[in-house]
Amino acid sequence: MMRGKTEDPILVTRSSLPPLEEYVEMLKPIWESAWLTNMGAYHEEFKEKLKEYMDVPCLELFVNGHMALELALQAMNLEGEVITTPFSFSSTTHAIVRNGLTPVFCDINREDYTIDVELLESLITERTSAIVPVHVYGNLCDVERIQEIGERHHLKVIYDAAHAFGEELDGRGVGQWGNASMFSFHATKVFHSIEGGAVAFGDKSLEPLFYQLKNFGITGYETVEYVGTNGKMNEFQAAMGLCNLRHVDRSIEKRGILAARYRERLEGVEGIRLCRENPRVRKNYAYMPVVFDGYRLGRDEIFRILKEHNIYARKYFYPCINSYQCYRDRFRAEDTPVAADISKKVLTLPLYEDLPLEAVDRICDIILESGKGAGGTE
Ligand code: T4K
Repeated sequence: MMRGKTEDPILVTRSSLPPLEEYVEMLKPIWESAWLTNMGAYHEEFKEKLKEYMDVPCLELFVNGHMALELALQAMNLEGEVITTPFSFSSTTHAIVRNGLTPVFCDINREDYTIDVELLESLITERTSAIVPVHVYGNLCDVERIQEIGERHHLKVIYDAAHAFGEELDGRGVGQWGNASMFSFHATKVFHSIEGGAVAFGDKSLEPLFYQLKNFGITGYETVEYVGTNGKMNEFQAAMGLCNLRHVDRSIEKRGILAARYRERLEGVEGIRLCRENPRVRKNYAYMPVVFDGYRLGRDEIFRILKEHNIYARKYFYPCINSYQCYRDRFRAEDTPVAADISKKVLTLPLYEDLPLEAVDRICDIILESGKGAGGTE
């Protein structure tokens, strides 16, 4: 028998928040100084603390992750074509297009849904200037192969690492890979500053450029050298980030417990596929994607049944970016068949710090029991 409707809705995520008093305490110096934005004291402190936590040599903060990615691409001075994947949030491709560049879509692999490095090289032309791979769901791309291909073809590599905050490969901060990596600190992320984002990079000489690009391209009191924008993180965001940073390890630990329970319940079930785990990675358990492939019920049916139980999973990432209305005339979803296929079968299940373990069990019960009902094999 299926269990009854849950009391409160369970959404795909729920923002982690520090104790209110902690944040209120952080607001006092803002009131005293009346310095609200434009690279204030918290902004600078947050930047330094993040460099250390994320284990990266250089980092710049931004008002949100999308702006960080747009400006990272601008800073790299690219032209022509940029190879990326269509299995991502809209932001990835929009950032390329809004820089006047042409996206070229590479398919993803079936194990962790990151860029298929076996196909990557075949898409490189004389017009290619960069690769923008996505650490989708916090699954790290094959950064070593990508680095090797990038170097051989003299291409810049800018990671969309929106989902990869705090992750490490062999004990090294993931932001150490590529020419730059963008991290999102949106409210829905493992770690957040309400809205916010950062670019990590290795080339120290780029520090002034990133700073200037997010501040209208102003380079001195009377000089404006670049067509920049307003991408500055304000003090309220930085204060939230500083508070959350104190609690993020515990938060990741709790997520890990929940993710392990999902895995325990769903792994090995016929027709249900979970992402391949990489033992070299310190994970952040950003998302819980599950692919229904040959299960008794399709993804959309599971989505609907969960919704009937007041549980709101999400179809991240459906549709694929190359089938969006705004790109439909320029690209064909059939050119990336794996991405097209996975996007129709994937469901991102609720996963957040305060989700009770019993809720994970209830979600798994609903999925497994409705599967039995559909096949009549109870
Ligand atoms: N690249 C990638 C690969 C990304 O996934 C993203 C963002 C970016 C780039 C750009 O980074 P940012 O510029 O956003 O920093 C959400 C997020 O808004 C977005 O940040 C995220 N990816 C994307 C995957 O998910 P929506 O439209 O699905 O969000 P929404 O409003 O439906 O919220 C989802 C759930 O989160 C709600 O059901 C409840 C919960 N929630 C939401 C908000 C706004 C909270 O608990 N608290 C909140 O304040 O896009």
